[in-house]
Amino acid sequence: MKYAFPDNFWWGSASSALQTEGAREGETTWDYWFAREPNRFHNGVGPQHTSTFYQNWKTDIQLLKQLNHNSFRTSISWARLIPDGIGEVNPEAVDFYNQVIDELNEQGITPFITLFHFDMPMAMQEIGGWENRDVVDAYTRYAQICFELFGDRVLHWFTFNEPIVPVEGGYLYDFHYPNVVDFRRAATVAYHTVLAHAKAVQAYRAGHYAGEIGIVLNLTPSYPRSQNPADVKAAHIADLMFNRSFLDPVLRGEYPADLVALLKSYDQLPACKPEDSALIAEGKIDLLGVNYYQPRRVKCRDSAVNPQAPFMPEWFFDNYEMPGRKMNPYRGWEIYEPGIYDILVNLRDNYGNPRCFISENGMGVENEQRFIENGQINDQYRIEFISEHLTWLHKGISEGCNCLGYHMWTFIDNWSWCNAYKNRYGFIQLDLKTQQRTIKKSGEWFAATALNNSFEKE
Ligand code: BGP
Repeated sequence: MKYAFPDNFWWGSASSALQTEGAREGETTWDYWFAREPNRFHNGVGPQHTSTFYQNWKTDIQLLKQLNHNSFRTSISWARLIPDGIGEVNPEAVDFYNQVIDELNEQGITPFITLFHFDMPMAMQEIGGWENRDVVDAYTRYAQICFELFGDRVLHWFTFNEPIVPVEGGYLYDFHYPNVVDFRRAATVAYHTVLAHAKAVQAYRAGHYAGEIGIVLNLTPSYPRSQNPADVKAAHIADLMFNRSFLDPVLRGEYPADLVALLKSYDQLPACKPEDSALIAEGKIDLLGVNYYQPRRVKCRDSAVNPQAPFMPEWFFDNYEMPGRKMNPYRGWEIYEPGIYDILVNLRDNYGNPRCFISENGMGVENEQRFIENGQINDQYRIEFISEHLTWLHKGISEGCNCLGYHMWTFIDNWSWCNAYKNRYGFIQLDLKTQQRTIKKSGEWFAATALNNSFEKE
């Protein structure tokens, strides 16, 4: 069967500054943490040794072209542009981003730019990071500077990439700096991120720029083990905490009332100011990026909560390992292709069918060299992964979902936070020693699909 996509469908991939550019002058929380605890990073590889995009941007954009991308998302590094977060703008960073943006446009590849992709300037973390409202103001100024510098040529902006992840990693589950475990502080970080998002949207609208502004959220559909009311309730609370805590403010302009009531009853609400609600209402977006990797399966708790243990989302559910689930064993994530369709249908039916696109989807695989045939990685598993997801995406579109494109994570193998270079996601293989780039089979498959705006599958 032939799966054809609408005209002007966005075909591309996503990456981020910290994961691709390489070392910079401004220190981030990642540089700081790596210097202190290199053991927390796979093979002791830190964020200064990423994929040398800072040097190779021009030839890398040629490769994007070869992959027939018509769009590409990356981020601006706040710490590169404004090394101390609040002061002088670094002119070399302005030159760099200008060159990248201009070259993308010249090659017919529409730049999609994220303002914050997990890379907090250390100077901002030192004053409390997202726990401090001054950082919200500093971020707003940074966003405004980006709009002024690049807003004439960048028409698709994203305030944050997966804003829940620094909340989970930094304040609940110990996989981002500052490695705190404290729900109320996590809630404050999440809340201030929403305020920062809304202020950036407000500033963008006030500037009357030609483009549009949105956010990228990792939506993880919550599936209950069964239709038993206790399981359904567990899935509902997981959905409130991990999806709707950002989805509702950015699409509906307000938090779900039951999430607020739940946190209030456990005395976990962040401090709010009376003017915040009006600001949040102004943060409604033009375009939603959806990152989809895995579903969340939950069941009601089997055991009582230990009241001495820190308050956690898991007070309300247990994770459920569904028998027979398909796993990506390298990343430990379930692969469930219909999830992408369920997300789109939920957006269509419950959120007014917003303009959206799949901004990340992907499969990290360890030790991919074993699949080399005639000098090229033959990653059939990735082609299978993409085409299966695309058939579900296609079904969503044919049923009226407003999905405008599909971006893969990622373009060239890049540095994955604590996993460093363990799992490879790219369409293009990166040899870490020589920095040589070689297109994988999946890259060729994607290039053909983008060119034809369709693919064939039985
Ligand atoms: C998303 C992030 C990316 C990327 C990807 C793969 O959550 O937006 O930055 O890293 O996941 O995940 P990981 O690198 O943790 O394997």
